[in-house]
Amino acid sequence: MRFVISGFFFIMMFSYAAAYDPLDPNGNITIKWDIMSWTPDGYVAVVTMNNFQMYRHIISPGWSLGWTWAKKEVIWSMVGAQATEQGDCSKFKGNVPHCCKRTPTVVDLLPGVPYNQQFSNCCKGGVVSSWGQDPTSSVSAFQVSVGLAGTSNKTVKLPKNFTLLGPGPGYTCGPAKVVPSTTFLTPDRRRKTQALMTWNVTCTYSQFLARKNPSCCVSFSSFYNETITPCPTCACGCQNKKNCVQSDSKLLSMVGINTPRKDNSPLLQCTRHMCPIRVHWHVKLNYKDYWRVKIAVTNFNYRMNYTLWTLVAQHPNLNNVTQVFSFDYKPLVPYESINDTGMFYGMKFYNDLLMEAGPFGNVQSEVLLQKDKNTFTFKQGWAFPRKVYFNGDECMLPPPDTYPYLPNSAHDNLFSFSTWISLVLLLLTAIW
Ligand SMILES: *[C@@H]1O[C@H](CO)[C@@H](O)[C@H](O)[C@H]1NC(C)=O
Ligand SMILES: *[C@@H]1O[C@H](CO)[C@@H](O)[C@H](O)[C@H]1NC(C)=O
Ligand SMILES: *[C@@H]1O[C@H](CO)[C@@H](O)[C@H](O)[C@H]1NC(C)=O
Ligand SMILES: *[C@@H]1O[C@H](CO)[C@@H](O)[C@H](O)[C@H]1NC(C)=O
Ligand SMILES: *[C@@H]1O[C@H](CO)[C@@H](O)[C@H](O)[C@H]1NC(C)=O
Ligand SMILES: *[C@@H]1O[C@H](CO)[C@@H](O)[C@H](O)[C@H]1NC(C)=O
Ligand SMILES: *[C@@H]1O[C@H](CO)[C@@H](O)[C@H](O)[C@H]1NC(C)=O
Ligand SMILES: CC(=O)N[C@H]1CO[C@H](CO)[C@@H](O)[C@@H]1O
Repeated sequence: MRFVISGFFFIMMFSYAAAYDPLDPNGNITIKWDIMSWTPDGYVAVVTMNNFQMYRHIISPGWSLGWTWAKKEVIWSMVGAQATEQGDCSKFKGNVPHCCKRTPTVVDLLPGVPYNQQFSNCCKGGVVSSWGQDPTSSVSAFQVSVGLAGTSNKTVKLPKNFTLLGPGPGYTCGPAKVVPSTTFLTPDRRRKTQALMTWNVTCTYSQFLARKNPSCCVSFSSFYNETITPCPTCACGCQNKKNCVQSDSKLLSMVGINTPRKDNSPLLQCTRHMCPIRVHWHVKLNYKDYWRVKIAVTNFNYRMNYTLWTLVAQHPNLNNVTQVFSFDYKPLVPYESINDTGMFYGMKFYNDLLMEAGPFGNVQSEVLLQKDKNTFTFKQGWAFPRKVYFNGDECMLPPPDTYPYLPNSAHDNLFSFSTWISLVLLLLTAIW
């Protein structure tokens, strides 16, 4: 049993440490610079950020992109975004640049800016959808006019040290690489034009870099055992414990209690797990050929509304999802041949907003799965998910020996988990 549990934690540690996400092995954010024209002292570029991650979106307050200029470049002007600081432009007389910093930080504009400051795919307050949830909103773009720069593809120097925050840490960006120039279709679709030069930067996410502790946890229950397996105690770290609020506190009726803070610091409801998000998986019903699971997501943060939330689960029976009742669902097939992972997300205008903690701070759905006769069982904790992610961050599961199990199957329970863990280990070794 000790082996089982330490093996389990070993895997947890492993998945936290690696920038690589086994459920989204090709996920990345790619930032593409297309030089559209050369100017007397530099160039005009369109910068496009594509979020190719299946289920990790960038939530409010949005992305900020930084880099280091290779020489003494300045930003004359921007459309659809802005540098957060102008820096020291005292050398310039008359026409003053938008930003003279050697390491500019650029953010998206807010919705509703005047038309002449907009650019296609801009002005969403830096919020970018995930590729899996909504490919058309998974793009952000702006135009930048750069001065004191090279004026041809031989003299231009690529910016260095790209950083992407979105909205916290977690992303690491590689170096800019010159790639084949992007081609564009003219609006009448009868002519192709081409960027004068294109470079790409690829950024990947690591939950380990983003935060020390998980930001969500999972609890379990079932119709066949009255035990409710709670989230692990202090699953998300208990540092916030001294500032938490009881759900019946008078404080909660104060005006402004829900106002988000600049630094995004949470105001959590006091719980044993101290997570802002709990996912509950209830094995609800057993039919002859089907079984039914209820999934509920609860928000414990009084200062956060989650728009466009995503929930990812890994379970071997997700290859036979028959119906999902009040969430949208999309199977994710990270590896050809293994179809055990899927993404749940809110239905537009119905439950795509997970409200702040309180009476409305939850969303729920039921899933009907068709049993695969060869593998299906209620024994050994099989009916519970192997991994759960909320908004792209992996949630902490309860220790395996606490799962609700069928009466009189104690030994099977442990056996199955060690089998499962060795399988996962095998799989991991195979991948690396
Ligand atoms: C980034 O993601 C896209 C889409 O999944 C993939 O085609 C591309 O190879 C990835 N780039 C890198 C450098 O991993
Ligand atoms: C560069 O990035 C764009 C997306 O922004 C992508 O479509 C293209 O495939 C990338 N090119 C290379 C060579 O990775
Ligand atoms: C630079 O531009 C010239 C002509 O426009 C082109 O032939 C050449 O391949 C380009 N070089 C690079 C590195 O893009
Ligand atoms: C880029 O970052 C690295 C490591 O953070 C640093 O050593 C290097 O000096 C930086 N380069 C520039 C041009 O700022
Ligand atoms: C969440 O959204 C509701 C309705 O739009 C709003 O009244 C509330 O202030 C928001 N809460 C937070 C924490 O932003
Ligand atoms: C994966 O499973 C879903 C049902 O959950 C099914 O609709 C889909 O076709 C399957 N995809 C593959 C590639 O097997
Ligand atoms: C229900 O599951 C719990 C936790 O795994 C276990 O301790 C208990 O014995 C089970 N109940 C029955 C009736 O088997
Ligand atoms: C009962 C049933 O439909 N089982 C199917 C579950 O999914 C696998 C793989 O997608 C199929 O091979 C089974 O036939």
